[in-house]
Amino acid sequence: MTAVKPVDPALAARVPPGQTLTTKWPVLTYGTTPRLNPGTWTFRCFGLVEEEVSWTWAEFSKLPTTTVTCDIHCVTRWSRLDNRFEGVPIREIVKRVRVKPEAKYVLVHADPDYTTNLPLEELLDEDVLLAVRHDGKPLEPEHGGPLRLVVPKLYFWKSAKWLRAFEFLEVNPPGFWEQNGYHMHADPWGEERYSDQETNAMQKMRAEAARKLRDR
Ligand SMILES: Nc1nc2c(c(=O)[nH]1)N[C@H]1C(S)=C(S)[C@@H](COP(=O)(O)O)O[C@H]1N2
Ligand SMILES: [Mo]
Repeated sequence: MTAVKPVDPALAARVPPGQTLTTKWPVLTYGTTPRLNPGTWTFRCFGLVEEEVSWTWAEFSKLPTTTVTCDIHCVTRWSRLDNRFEGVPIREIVKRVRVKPEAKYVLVHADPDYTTNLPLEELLDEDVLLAVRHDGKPLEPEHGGPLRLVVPKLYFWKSAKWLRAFEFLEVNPPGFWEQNGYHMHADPWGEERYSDQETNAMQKMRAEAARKLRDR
C-alpha cells in the first residue's frame, strides 16, 4: 500500500479550483529577461493623473517599503503559498501622483513590451505591492528584478515583471495576454482564465477600449 499524504484542510482552503501547490517557484516569461540599466531606468505614472511622475532608480529606491505575505496563482495551474514580498505599497505611489476621479482602469507597462490591464480599484487593494524582494532576498532578474508588480488576488500574469509604468485610463484596453485569449479580469477563485468566458458586456468594452487606444 502506498501512503497518501493527507492535505491539510486549512491549506486546501487557500488553493483556488483547478490549481495545485508548488513549493518551487516556476519562471514564466514570454521572451527574454531584460537587465536593469540603473542609468536609464525610470518608473513612470501617466495618463489621468494630477501630477505626472517619473522616478529614476535612485529616487525609487528611497520610497518607503513594507512587507506583504501572500499566495500566488498562475493560470498554468500552479499556486505557491506564503510568499514574503517586500516593496513599495501602492498607496505610496498614488498619493504622489494624485489619480484623477475619471480614471477607472490601469494599463500596466513592463519590459520587454509587456502590458496587462486591471481595474484601478483592484490595483488599490491593500495587498498590492511594487516588489523588490522575495523571501528575504532581492528579486531575481528571472522573477522580475529589480521591480515587479504583485497583485495577489488576480492570476499572476497581472503581476507584471520588470515594471516600468502605470497608465491611468477611463477605458479598459486588453493587455498582452488579454489580447491573446486570456481573461480581462482573471479572478482565480472564479476561474476566470480565458477571454471566451467573459460576459458580452466585457467583450464589447474590450473591443471599444482597444479601438480608442489605437486611434488616439
Ligand atoms: N514583463 C513580464 N511580466 C510578466 C510575464 C512576462 O512574460 N513578462 N509573465 C507573466 C506570467 S504569465 C506569470 S504567471 C508571472 C510569472 O512570474 P514568475 O516568472 O516570477 O513566476 O509573471 C507575469 N509577468
Ligand atoms: Mo502565467
